[in-house]
Amino acid sequence: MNPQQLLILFSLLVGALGAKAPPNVVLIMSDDMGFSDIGCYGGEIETPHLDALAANGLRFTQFYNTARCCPTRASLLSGVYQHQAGIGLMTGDRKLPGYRGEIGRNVLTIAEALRTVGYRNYMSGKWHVTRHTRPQGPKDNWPLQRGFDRFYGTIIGAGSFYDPATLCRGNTFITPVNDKAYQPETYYYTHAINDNAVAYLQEHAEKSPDKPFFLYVAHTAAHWPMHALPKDIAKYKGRYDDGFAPIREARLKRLKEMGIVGQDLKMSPRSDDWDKTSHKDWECRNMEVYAAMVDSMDQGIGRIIEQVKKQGQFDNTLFFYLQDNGGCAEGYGRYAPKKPYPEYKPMGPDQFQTKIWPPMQTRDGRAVRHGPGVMAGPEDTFIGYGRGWANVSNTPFREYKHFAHEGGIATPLVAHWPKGISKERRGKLEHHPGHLIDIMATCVDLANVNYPKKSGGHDITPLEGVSLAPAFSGQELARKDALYFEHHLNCAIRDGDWKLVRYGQTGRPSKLRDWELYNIAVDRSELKNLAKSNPEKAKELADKWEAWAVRAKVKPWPWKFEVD
Ligand SMILES: [Ca+2]
Repeated sequence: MNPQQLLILFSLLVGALGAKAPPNVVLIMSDDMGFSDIGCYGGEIETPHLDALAANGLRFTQFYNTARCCPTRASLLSGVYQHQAGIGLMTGDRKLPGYRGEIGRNVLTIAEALRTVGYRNYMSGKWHVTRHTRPQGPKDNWPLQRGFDRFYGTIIGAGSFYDPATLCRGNTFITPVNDKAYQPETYYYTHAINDNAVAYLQEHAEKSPDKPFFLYVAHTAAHWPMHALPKDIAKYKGRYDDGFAPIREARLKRLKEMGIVGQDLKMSPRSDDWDKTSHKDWECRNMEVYAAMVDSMDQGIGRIIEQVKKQGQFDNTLFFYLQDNGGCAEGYGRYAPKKPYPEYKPMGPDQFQTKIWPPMQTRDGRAVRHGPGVMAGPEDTFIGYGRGWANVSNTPFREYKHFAHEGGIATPLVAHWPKGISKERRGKLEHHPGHLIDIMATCVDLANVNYPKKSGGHDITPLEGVSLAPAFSGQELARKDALYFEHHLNCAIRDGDWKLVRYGQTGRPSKLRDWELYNIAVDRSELKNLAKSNPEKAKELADKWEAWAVRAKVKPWPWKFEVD
């Protein structure tokens, strides 16, 4: 063999080894957004960077979350159902194994799993899987103690985008003013999350270029309050003047054109009548700001993509984008104050913002205003975009954040990975149902993690999900079991084309309603309840759900409830 042939052989060997190198993973999740908000899922909101990932990647059309912030994060990070990870509800301790309000030591986080095979792990954004949120309290379930090498972000969920409560760098509480590592001209949390993610990528390239990385970017856009910067809001001025219905119709039309939903799918009922809506200018502004929040998140995702490209890692980086629950119909910030706003003083540079909703103040000492007529966007405003627009966000599905109907639990999932997604699959759709539990299983599969049965003296709960990797080359997923849901007594099971679902969170005390049965293949908007016409299927699925509920620590419930 001559020297030239040797060189070619060497290059081929290096290439072959490179092909087997585990991918970097960038996992991006947004907060309180509906199924059809982003462009590549039918939305009119401009998200060119996510659309570009979709155009060269794979879009999952039936991917599911848990309908709420904390449980979604617990399930996503651990690869098991949220109750199994200890966060069946939120971050309060209900003294039951499924409801400790704390991500347990019986699970690993994705970061802890990937660390076992040499990954460096970075996180920027919202954590929200611990009940210990004070500067001096226990931090054993904070990101740095759960597998991440770097952390910038907030320990709790929600709050001002200009002055987030529980803002931390590593284990240390900071304020936007006293954080020496990050001093932009205007502090805005969405930008801060993206900018710090970019900084972590740069640090990785400088200090650990030989290692793969996992970057978890947990956005709080577009959770209330509707906060966005003027130039981004201006882009959407007038876009929503015709109200809810035309936007819903346009979104459903595009979803059908894209093939994301079936051609015969019917629209879910409208929640609100625009003609009867008071304060139309105010409602338009709320949606303009919401759109601006999503737009600004996408701009930053573009900066992350650019940085990964600059580092020569784009081909072997698996990007995931998904949302933690459906559009939010909660009424936060939508009512006028009952009492005059309190008087405030300016805050010192080291003084922490402790509030996530009013009454609260800006750092310069102004009261934060809310209620109809307060035009959303600036730091002294606190507005939720409300049920009418949440109904638009969740087009064409029923219900909202909190609920187990499709509007609560359906999320886009965009996957992009040039080295791993076959050419034939790029720009295509994957219709097989998937769930948050599959993200950990995919990471474990692709990084060749030998998932432990024990860790740190604790028995580790086996993973519930399946790897999504087969879908990257058009193969069937290996799922054997159904997908299950429970949040605040809103319950569901998805088994093949069938879905059984019921309301729980209605009235006080909470009441469990009758199960509803839908054939999702033809009726994903859940309009024709087949429970009475097919009681055998309803019973079969209900029995299966009950068995899961006991196995997965959903039961016993920490509430008193009645059955209708
Ligand atoms: Ca959320």
